[in-house]
Amino acid sequence: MAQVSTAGGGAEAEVVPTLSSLEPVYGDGSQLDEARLRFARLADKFEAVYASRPALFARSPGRVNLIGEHIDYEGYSVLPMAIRQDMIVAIRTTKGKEVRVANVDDKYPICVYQADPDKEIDIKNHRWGHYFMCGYKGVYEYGRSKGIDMGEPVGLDVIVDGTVPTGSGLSSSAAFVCSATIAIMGVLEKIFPKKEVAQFTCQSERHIGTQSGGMDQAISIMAKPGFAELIDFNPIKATDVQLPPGGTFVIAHCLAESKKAETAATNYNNRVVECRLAAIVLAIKLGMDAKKAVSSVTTLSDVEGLCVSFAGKEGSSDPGVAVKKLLHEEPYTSEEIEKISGQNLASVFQSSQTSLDVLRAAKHFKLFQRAFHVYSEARRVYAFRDTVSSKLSEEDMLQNLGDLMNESHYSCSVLYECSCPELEELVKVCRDNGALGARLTGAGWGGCAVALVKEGIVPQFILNLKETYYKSRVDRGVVNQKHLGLYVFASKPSSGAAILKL
Ligand code: NG1
Ligand code: MG
Repeated sequence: MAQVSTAGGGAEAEVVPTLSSLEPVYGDGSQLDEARLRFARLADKFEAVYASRPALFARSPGRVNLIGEHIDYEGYSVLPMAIRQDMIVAIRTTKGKEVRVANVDDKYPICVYQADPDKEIDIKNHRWGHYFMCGYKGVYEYGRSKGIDMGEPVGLDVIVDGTVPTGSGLSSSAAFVCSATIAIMGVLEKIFPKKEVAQFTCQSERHIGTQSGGMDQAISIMAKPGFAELIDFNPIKATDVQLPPGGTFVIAHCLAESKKAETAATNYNNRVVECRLAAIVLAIKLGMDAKKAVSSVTTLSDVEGLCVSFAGKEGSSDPGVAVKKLLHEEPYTSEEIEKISGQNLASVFQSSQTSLDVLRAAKHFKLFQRAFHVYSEARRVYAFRDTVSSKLSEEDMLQNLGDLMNESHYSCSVLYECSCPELEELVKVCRDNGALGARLTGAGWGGCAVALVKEGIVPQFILNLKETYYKSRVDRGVVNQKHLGLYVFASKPSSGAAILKL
């Protein structure tokens, strides 16, 4: 029987564990030999590049979001689980003035930075190593903000090995930022509680220029093997969610890469800005003084209370009712929003360069659609959580979860417009092959879908996907047959970040 158990404050006050063995990290041990080999290779490569042994290792996993898309930055709870794929880091401090970040994969040339946490990251020239520097800046900033003497910034030698496919919606970026962060904490001997690390790594990753929510870092740091987690924000809290044993989540990459950092102004950050504008317009329509709305409303969760009171007059408790009555479906122009708010949009967002970039790139703003998605998706997360803890038969439970996933996908695709033709095709192929539900996962615009599949048909389901979705792409040279296992796989909930002394 499925059950929900709560991780008490005690568990969350825990620090990121320092382990002297890989065992607790690699759950049932089945991947242990593979993992040992991987760490040994990392250490050898470290020695080849830097002519010395690393001081320690760290790992942090990617994640698949089961439900709750594009709502974390609006303050709403989400329900991801960590996957086995992760980023591992080998590190040592140096007497030099540089941070050198190498990769076991030659596709990623070594990146060298000044060992200066105050230096801004050059986001106009995107380089893969920038994510490490997000972690570097973040640890110093957080330590200093707590009044801790962080000492003179140190030089670092680093090598990383990632198995989370990039641009896949599985949070290779957060796995990188989080593993970097705890590796740095480890060598600086400044170890903060998990909950604090989950919180500040979200801020750290924003140095890359995306206005991320905190889901990915929270799950990467706080995950526990065997559980998905309901993640709440403000403050961050993770509640264990036990999934029904008869269902398995299969993750499949549509093979279109989502280049989130590079497309932020028209995709990810655009949606963050649209949600803020929707929240401001709703607040004003619901009677808030325009000046106050502009200065105090940042997310749709800020105005949910007002929306719910409005809906109450219509005999409902659904904030979506206010969206339907008060916003129009035609996209808003900036002139119209400026008229409603009485303020120039550039001045509303003057403190955020990445938001100004959005304004410059946007033709119009789809406030109705974005707000309706966010409020309905937030409710689906709780419906999902309530379903797994209900007394339904497993059959009905799995079907309800599948339905919620399908509704989530529809909303992401039609209202939030974060899908793409490849994801649409893949989601359909999953459903046609017996998935109880399937949806895009992560930011979208490429990357992965996640499908809920009955345990008994998983191997056949994966074979069918290979036949119906991937075969033609192998034939066209989009992907190598040998690598398909990296792009379509079943996943059980894996463990969170750890510092490792092997
Ligand atoms: P991915 O899929 O890893 O790019 C992004 C955000 C999340 C969340 C999802 C959409 C970052 C680091 N992560 O994830 O916070 O908003 O999109 O639900 O930007
Ligand atoms: Mg990411």
